[in-house]
Amino acid sequence: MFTPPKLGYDFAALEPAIDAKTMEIHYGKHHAGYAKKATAAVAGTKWEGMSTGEILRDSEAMKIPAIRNNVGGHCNHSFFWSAMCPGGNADAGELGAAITEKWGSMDAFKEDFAAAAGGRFGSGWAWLCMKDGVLEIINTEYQDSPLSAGYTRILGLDVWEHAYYLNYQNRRPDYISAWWSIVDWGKANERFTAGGI
Ligand code: MN3
Repeated sequence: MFTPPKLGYDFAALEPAIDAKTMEIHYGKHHAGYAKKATAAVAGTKWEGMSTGEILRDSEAMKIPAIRNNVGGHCNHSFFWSAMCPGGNADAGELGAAITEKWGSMDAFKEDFAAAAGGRFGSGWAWLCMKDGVLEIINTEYQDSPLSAGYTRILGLDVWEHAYYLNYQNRRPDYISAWWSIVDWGKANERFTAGGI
């Protein structure tokens, strides 16, 4: 049975970057919907009882749209909530050093990440991922997970319209730039030093 993890903060705690109403609907309706449909999609199959990671890494499961979309949606959103914290946390530690080494500066990294997030046509996600120990920015469409493509995850941003439309309407770039103020880089660094999750 998949259920959204308990949020570590109130719906209003990420304002002004993400408003309380968006959080309430996004977490309480969208994510809850993915979790419920994911539970139904695997019920009675060989994937029932497996973790989201096990399912998303199984290419056979990924051929079934109801599993791919809803297990992906549940997994992506569970990750997203814990990538953020009220007021943000700028202490990127070893990850910050690795980013500076690869991109030249944190600002240059943010530009590339924003380009990946803004460049995803329609609905999807932008990610900072790892494969074979190498950091990489990617984007995925719909609720596809980087796990299905052999990556581990460090950071992820939901760029579906439901994530920002109430407050930003069509201004996805403004949502992306505001999002940096609530990123938990300490958590991202923990993931990085663990090889990604
Ligand atoms: Mn979403």
